[in-house]
Amino acid sequence: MLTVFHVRGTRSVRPLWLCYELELEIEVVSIDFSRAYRDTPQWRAISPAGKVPALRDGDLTMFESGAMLSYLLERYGNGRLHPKPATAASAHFHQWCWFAEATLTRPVGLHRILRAGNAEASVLVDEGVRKAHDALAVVEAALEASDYLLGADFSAADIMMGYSLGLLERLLDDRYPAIQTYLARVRERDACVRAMAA
Ligand SMILES: N[C@@H](CCC(=O)N[C@@H](CS)C(=O)NCC(=O)O)C(=O)O
Repeated sequence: MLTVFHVRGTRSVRPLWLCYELELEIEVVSIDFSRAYRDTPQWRAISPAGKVPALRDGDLTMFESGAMLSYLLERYGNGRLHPKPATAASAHFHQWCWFAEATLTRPVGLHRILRAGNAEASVLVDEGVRKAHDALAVVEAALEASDYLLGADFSAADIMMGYSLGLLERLLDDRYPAIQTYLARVRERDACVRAMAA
């Protein structure tokens, strides 16, 4: 059974919407969106960064709404709502999915804080640093048991993560020994050295 952990109006609308489009049988679990609840060990066990949404499918639990859509399409899409892989249409499909989350919604959080009246720069900086540490703790936990994000083998996910961690390097203090080792490991790769030098 598929479970979507949902809060009305949040990004959990994305997996929910897709499940409805694909007419999948799902359970919708509404969660309390308060910071207090999202900080509980119970919710962090489901969503390590404390965010919404989360998706469960049998033994699998995952976060990131866009990744959920990719997974649901691969697993249950049967070719629906997704262009054929390795085509120009598929390239544009990925482009727009990434743009929607990684670029278009990035300023939304800041805009919400500004709208709430907390316009001082320090509030934005504090909130940004808090969120960065929340996310870094998730990466640290993921890397404690393995050399790379998916286990023993390097994958393209490590290219995405390795670059982003480099941008956050000045936040990498002694709370993050696994990340520091990981960053050094991925940076030793010849392709990484070449890309950074290019
Ligand atoms: N990129 C993530 C973003 C998740 C996210 O930021 N969700 C919001 C709700 S739409 C949230 O949980 N915000 C609370 C917070 O960041 O503390 C995704 O697409 O799932």
